[in-house]
Amino acid sequence: MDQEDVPLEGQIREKLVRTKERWAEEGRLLTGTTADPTRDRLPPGQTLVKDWPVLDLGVQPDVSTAKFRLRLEGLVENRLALDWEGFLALPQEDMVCDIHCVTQWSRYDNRFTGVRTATLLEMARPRPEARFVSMTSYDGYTTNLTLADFAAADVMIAHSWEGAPLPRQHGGPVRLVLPRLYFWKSPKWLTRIEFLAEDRPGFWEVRGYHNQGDPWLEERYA
Ligand SMILES: Nc1nc2c(c(=O)[nH]1)N[C@H]1C(S)=C(S)[C@@H](COP(=O)(O)O)O[C@H]1N2
Ligand SMILES: [Mo]
Repeated sequence: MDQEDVPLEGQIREKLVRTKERWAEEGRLLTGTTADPTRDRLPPGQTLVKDWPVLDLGVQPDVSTAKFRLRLEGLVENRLALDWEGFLALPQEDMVCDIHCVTQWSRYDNRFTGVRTATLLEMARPRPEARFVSMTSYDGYTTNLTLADFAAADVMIAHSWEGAPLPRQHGGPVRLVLPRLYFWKSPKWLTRIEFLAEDRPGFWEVRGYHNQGDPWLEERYA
């Protein structure tokens, strides 16, 4: 995967900078809004949407199921390279969750179908020194998580949404779905999960986004 996979990076960053400037003018970044996850459904500073916006680097790779591979490597006892049939042969689960994007939209009740990360971890068996994961997608995008966040029970690698194959613009054939963090932590067109002893910040994390990205703490930017 080379740099040509992310040709619109400059354009995206300008847009991001403009957005951040506007929020700063409005004082939004300084309001310290709070929400209580036990009482409120919408995290602070978010707006509910009914449609499903598409956000990415502007490159939507066309990954056939024939070409698809999902690799788990790095600090694991058992490296995996699953093809499409192998992935679908694993135990499948449904999950309904809310999603929260750092650009301030949230969408309720998304039904995803796929394989829980816990299932993959049982197979790959991370070594004791593995504490982080770095994920890489077919468009060259990367993002990082702690192993604990990646391993949580409500995290899955989804291939379907509302009972139909995940549309290409939303990350098909497969994407991560991690509802408790901002959605930039849920890579579309996922192909590689590397287990690491040290953290390795991803595409947005090295461009000023927060390393953790908890919407309830409004961890938008570093
Ligand atoms: N491979 C890849 N995954 C990605 C992105 C991307 O550019 N490339 N963008 C992230 C961001 S910033 C967001 S908000 C969500 C958007 O997912 P959606 O387009 O399905 O709403 O995908 C995340 N996953
Ligand atoms: Mo995003």
